[in-house]
Amino acid sequence: MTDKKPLTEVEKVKAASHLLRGTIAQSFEVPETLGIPPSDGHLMKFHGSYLQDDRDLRDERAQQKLEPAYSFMLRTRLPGGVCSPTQWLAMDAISQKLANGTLRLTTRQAFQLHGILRGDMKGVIGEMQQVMLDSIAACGDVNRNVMCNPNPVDSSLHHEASQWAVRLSEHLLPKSRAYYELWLDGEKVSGGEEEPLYGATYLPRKFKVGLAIPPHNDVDVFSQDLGFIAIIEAGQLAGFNVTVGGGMGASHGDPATFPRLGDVIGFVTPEQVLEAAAGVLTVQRDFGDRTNRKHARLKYTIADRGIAWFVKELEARLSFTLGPARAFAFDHSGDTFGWKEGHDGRWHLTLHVESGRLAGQALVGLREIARVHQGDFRLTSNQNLIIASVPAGERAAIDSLVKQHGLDGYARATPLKQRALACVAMPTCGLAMAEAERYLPALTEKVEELLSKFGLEEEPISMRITGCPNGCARPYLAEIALVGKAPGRYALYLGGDLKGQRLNRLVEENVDEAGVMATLEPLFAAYARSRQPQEPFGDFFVRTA
Ligand code: SRM
Ligand code: SF4
Repeated sequence: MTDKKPLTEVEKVKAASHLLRGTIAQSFEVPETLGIPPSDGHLMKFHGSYLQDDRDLRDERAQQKLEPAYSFMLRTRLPGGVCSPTQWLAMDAISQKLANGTLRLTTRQAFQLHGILRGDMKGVIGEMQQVMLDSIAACGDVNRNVMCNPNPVDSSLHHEASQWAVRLSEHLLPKSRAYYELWLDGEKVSGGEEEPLYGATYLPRKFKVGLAIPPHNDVDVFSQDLGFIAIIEAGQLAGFNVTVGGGMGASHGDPATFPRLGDVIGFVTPEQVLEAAAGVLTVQRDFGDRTNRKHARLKYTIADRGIAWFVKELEARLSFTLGPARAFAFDHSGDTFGWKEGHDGRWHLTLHVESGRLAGQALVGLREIARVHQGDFRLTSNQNLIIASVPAGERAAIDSLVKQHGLDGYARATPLKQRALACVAMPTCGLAMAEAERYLPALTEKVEELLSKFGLEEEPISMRITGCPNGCARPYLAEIALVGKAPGRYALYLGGDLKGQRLNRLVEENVDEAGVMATLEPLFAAYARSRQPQEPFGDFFVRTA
């Protein structure tokens, strides 16, 4: 039984950390290194940051007997991906001054900064605080950034749903004052501090919440530990269906780890959302496996104990019973690009950002836009960006800046390119086994070439690539997915759908680019020849393979 096994090292670090302080303050002062010890590295995640090293330089520096080229990644908390122009300008300025000069829009609608030197961490967090941004719980064994469809076009209900994302984020936030004490010169707390929701050892593992507003499943709600599917009835937000137990992460060749789609377990009214979320979180807090981090997510608790057990345990903690799940239908999980007029007469422009990475001229252009923009910015779960709430009279000015700085690539990108996602991988991610973000442009070009050979270049095929099986670009939901195995080699998965409701399956365990193309070519040929009207590629694959 799992409870006889010893707790993981991370559990011990959390327990001894005095609510996430550890020895971070001292470690940041050690002059002989730019790094920090592993125990403080675990705790830094709860403050939104990872110690990384430049993997392109790793071997060279080892040969020269130098320590790795350490720097930190920092992730913001940004519920629903909404930020103001002032916040945009601040993140941009911080990235120019104190990080590597790029901004990364993540698959969970947050910003990531890379290349922060240890001595600059306080400066970064301090400058973020001045514009009301923080990185609390952006990583670590806690609830992460809460996702929500950021599209303000369709109805005022989108705003209402996105407010629930903000409330959930606040409700599930750790209460420790360590972040303020360490980074913002907050007063030291002498005692009596508590984590009423989490307890002193927080969760066994990360925990993710996302809200979807049908028919859009951009947040890939079934990949979330806890999902809420908005139910709109008679033009009102009646409440949400609740999903539990989704997750992507796996390890190559280890059948005990697997991606899993969440189960729909019932319906809650808006007033019941926060209580339901805390209930799900505490079941996982109390029953998640703290002896094996590869088996510690909610999906394994549910897979091991069964969904009926889970619902019973959850309802025992709630002041209400879940209602029966209500009807819903998703039609896609991607973004739609270009200008759209919103229900309120304002205009919204969705730009394509390849792999979510903004650098150089693109950042200059967005800086210019942020200086004149009167609405807000919205980061999408597909690593794209919406310039939202533009008054009709301001559209032309924004448009001219977009064109002037080459931000209008969305208009020329093929549907394949528009939909493609890539995780960060090399050179910053310590877990990457192969390239992802840096390889995506070449990969899409190759696949586009192949598609055009069969007249398929306008097909909205979803392709995702990650540098390892952890699944940061949610690859197991794509129609075509490459999952890194070794430099230049990938596992190939096929057969997801366009709605985020079906997992794909492993087709090739270990192939290079030529192997990927050799597998895809006959499939594309057959798809062009014998697909049914409107049949997406993933559906065709599943029907015929
Ligand atoms: Fe992730 C670990 C990047 C979304 C599953 N993820 C990492 C780390 C921190 C590597 C590490 O642990 O050393 C990566 C940092 C790379 C770098 O250099 O920046 C990393 N994950 C990312 C981002 C930036 C990918 C992106 O291209 O956007 C995403 C940040 C989201 C955010 O703003 O919070 C990101 N990660 C995801 C997602 C997608 C999602 O949440 O919707 C997943 C799959 C869903 C899930 O959690 O099941 C995901 N990341 C993982 C895992 C596997 C977890 C598991 O259950 O096995 C790891 C590894 C781990 O936790 O041990 C991981
Ligand atoms: Fe790193 Fe793997 Fe996540 Fe890509 S999928 S960012 S390689 S952990």
